Amino acid sequence: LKKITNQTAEDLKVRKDKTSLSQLREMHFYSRKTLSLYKGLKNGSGIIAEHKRQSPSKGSFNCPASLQDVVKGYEAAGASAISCLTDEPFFGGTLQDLLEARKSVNIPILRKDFIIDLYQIHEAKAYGADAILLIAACLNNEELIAMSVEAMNLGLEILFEVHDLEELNRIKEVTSSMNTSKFVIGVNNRDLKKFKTDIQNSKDLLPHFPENVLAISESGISDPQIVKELKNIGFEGFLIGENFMKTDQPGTSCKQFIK
Ligand code: IGP
Repeated sequence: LKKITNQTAEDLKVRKDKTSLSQLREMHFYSRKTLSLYKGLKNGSGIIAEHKRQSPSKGSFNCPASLQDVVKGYEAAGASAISCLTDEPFFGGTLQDLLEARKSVNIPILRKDFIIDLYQIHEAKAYGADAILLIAACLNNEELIAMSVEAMNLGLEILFEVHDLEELNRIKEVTSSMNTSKFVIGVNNRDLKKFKTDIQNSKDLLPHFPENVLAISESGISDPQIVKELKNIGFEGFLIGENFMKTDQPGTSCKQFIK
C-alpha cells in the first residue's frame, strides 16, 4: 500500500502541474448533479460492478470487451452502480475511463482509486463520478474528515473501506461527527499483505458496524451463492470485479448474479 500511495503522490504532482483546480472546475461534469450511490444500492440489486483491466496480484484479465460495452452491459444486467478503476500504474485505469463510463451509463459511478489528496476529489467530480472511495488504511482520522467534508461539499458520496476492526472503529469515530448518514462502509475481504481474499472477514466485522449504516462486502465474491449468504446476514452492497472482468462478456456474467 505504501508503494502504491507513493506512486500515486508522484503521478499527482504531474497532473496538478498540467491541470489547475480552476480548470477542473470548468469541466463539463463538474457542475453536474450527482446520483446517490446509497439510494441506488437501497433500491436495487446491490451489485457494484467494477471495470478493472488488471490487478497487481492477477496481472491483466485480457477482457476483450471495450469499457463502453462493459459498463453498458453492467447497467443492462441490473447493477446498482459501477466502480471504475482510475489508478494507472497498478490497475491500468485512467480518468478518461471514468469520463467514458459517465457518458455511457445513467447509474451511479464510484471512482476507485487511492485518494490521498483533496485535488483527487475535484478530479472525481470533474470526470463524472458520483462517489469516491476512502481507504482507512491510507488515511489518518484528520485526513478522513477533511476528505469527507470536501466530497460532501461537492455532492459526492463516500464509500469508506476497512480491513479490520481497528479501521472500522476509526471510521465510526470519523463518521459520528458528520451530519449525514448517507455513507457506506465496505469491508475489503482482501488481505493487503497476502493478497488473499476471505469472505469470512465480512462476516466477522458486520456485528461491529454502527446501526443504520449501509454495509458492503468487497473483493473475492465469486459466486451468486455468496451474495445470497451475505444478504441474509445484512449486507446491502457487493463489490465485484475480477469475477466479471475475467470473462469475455462481463455484463452477461454480472447478470447471473442478479436474476
Ligand atoms: C473488487 P474483486 O476480487 O471482485 O476483483 O474485488 C474490488 O473489491 C477490488 O478491486 C478493490 C480495490 C480496492 C481495488 C477493493 N478495494 C482499492 C483498488 C483499490
